[in-house]
This record gives sequence, structure tokens and C-alpha cells, in this order.
Amino acid sequence: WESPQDVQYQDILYHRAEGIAKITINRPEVRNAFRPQTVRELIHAFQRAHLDPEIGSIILTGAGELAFCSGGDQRVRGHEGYQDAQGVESLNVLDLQRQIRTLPKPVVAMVAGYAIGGGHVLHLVCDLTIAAENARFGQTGPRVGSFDAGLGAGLLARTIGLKKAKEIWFLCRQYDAQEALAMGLVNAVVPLAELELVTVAWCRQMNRLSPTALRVLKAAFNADTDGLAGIQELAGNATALFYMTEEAQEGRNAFLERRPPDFRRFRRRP
Ligand code: 1HA
Repeated sequence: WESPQDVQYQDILYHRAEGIAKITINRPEVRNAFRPQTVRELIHAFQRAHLDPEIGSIILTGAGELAFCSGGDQRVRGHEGYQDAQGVESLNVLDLQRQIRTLPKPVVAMVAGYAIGGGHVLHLVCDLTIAAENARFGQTGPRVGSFDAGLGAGLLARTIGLKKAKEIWFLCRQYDAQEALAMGLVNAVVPLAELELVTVAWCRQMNRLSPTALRVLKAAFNADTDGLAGIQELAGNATALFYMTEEAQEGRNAFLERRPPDFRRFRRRP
């Protein structure tokens, strides 16, 4: 892995190699709990990976072997959200969830240890999850006075079914990697020592495939649940592909050349 030196993060690490970006929450002393600063840095890093044309897929993970992420840092939980250094309180992880969901490249959660609370929702919004044998999954909201009634509930139900999703939220139990696999909550369970190897192999395999096909498919999986915003995302791909055609370029060229467009040579397909 190489680490670009132009941006220095406090709470996360950014690495890249072979068309793969690896974004690591680096707060192992709190089981990789996130504070607003962490989330801001994650948003920056995901934007960077999104815009980098060399990057085909993105890994999200946590530092160390004990946790992927334990959710919001309860030590900075204030009156109405999580407090940053300026005293502003927010729930900015929700912005990150939407970003991971909509950015047009596959995002793989690489989970060793705990994916708990808001950290569980983060793995959930990733496109794929590879779990180490020591991974443990669960929601804690009703125990710590919180809930994620957005993607945390709705996407969980869509992923593993309504009964199991309600069980996870209503009972706040923890589930091991094999139970998660049986529920369809993760894609694969591998020995801890092979976690990164396998995750990178999955990314390499995706990176060899058509980026446009993966891009449109990712949008397609969101389109129905996300309503007009989902259709917008899917339709943006149609517009981009249309821009690449001579038919669309005729419209632009005619405007720039101050002449009427001539679309007669473009056939109407059945
Ligand atoms: O629900 C939301 C949201 C909903 C809507 C919109 C936005 C949201 C944003 C966030 C969240 C949430 O994430 S709420 C859920 C918050 N997270 C939790 O309830 C999990 C809390 N942690 C644990 O249950 C456990 O620590 C653990 C199962 C992850 C690990 O247990 P373990 O291995 O026994 O370690 P433990 O001793 O508990 O933790 C190690 C250290 O990490 C402790 O600190 P130390 O005693 O060494 O000083 C512990 O306090 C710290 N730590 C762990 N998790 C957190 C944490 N510190 C702050 N915040 C944490 N989340």
C-alpha cells in the first residue's frame, strides 16, 4: 500500500494500491468509535477515492483486530448530537452513509472484531462485507438511548428480512460471523489472518470488470428504495452514456455553431 502525503488525517488512514483505496478508521483505543472529526475525514477520503480515476473499488476497515467500528464516540455525545472541537453537535455520520451508498464504485467493508451500533450501520451500507472469524455484529441503540431509523433499520430489513432486523434492533444481541453469514448480513467469513488477502482479491476481481456495468448496477440496487433520488442517480448514468453518442453531440455542436441541429441521420430504434 502507498499513502499519499498531501493530506494528513488525524483519525483515519488512507492507502492505495492496484486501483484499490483502503480507508481505515484509526482510533483503536475506543474500538474505532467515530467522532465528528473522524466522519469529516472519512467523507473527505471517500470523495478522494470517488474522484480518483485510478481507483476501481474501496475498502473500509478499522485499525487493529478488535474492531471495525463501535459507532458514535459516546464520550463526545452531547445534548443533541456528537460534539466537535468547536462545540457544534451533529449526526454527520448520516451524510457518510449516503455518500457510501451513492458513490459509483463498489465499497467493501473489511470487518475484524466488532461492528457495533453506528459502526454496524457503516458495514451495512457498504456494498459487500468480508468478515474475519472473530467479527461480531449488533445494534445497541435501545440500550444506549439511540436509534438509526433510516438506513440502519430500513436497509437492514431489506438485507436480512424484517423479522431478523427487528430482532437485532429490539434485543440488542451480538451475533458472530457465522450467524451473520447465515443471515445474509455478510458475503464471506475468512480466517483473521487471511482477511485482507481475501478482501483485496475480491476488489481485484471487481477491478477487472466493466466499470460502467458496476456503476450502473450499484445505482440500480438503490433506485427503487431511494425513490426519485435513486432514479436520478440511475438516470444520470443514462445521460452520461448519451453524452458520449454522436446524437447528443450533434445537439451541442449545433448550439455552439449557431445552426439548427440535424438529427435526421439518427435512427429511431424499435
Ligand atoms: O445510533 C447512532 C446514530 C443514530 C442516528 C444517527 C447517528 C448516529 C450515530 C451514532 C450512533 C451510535 O453509534 S449509538 C451506539 C454507540 N455504540 C455503542 O453503544 C457501542 C459501545 N461499545 C461497546 O459496546 C463495547 O465497547 C464493544 C462491544 C464495542 C467492545 O467491547 P470490549 O471489547 O469489551 O471493549 P470495551 O472495554 O468495552 O472498550 C474498550 C475501550 O473502548 C473502553 O475504553 P477504556 O475503558 O479503555 O477507556 C471503551 O469505553 C471504549 N469504547 C468502546 N466503544 C466506544 C468507546 N468509547 C466511546 N464510544 C464508543 N462507542
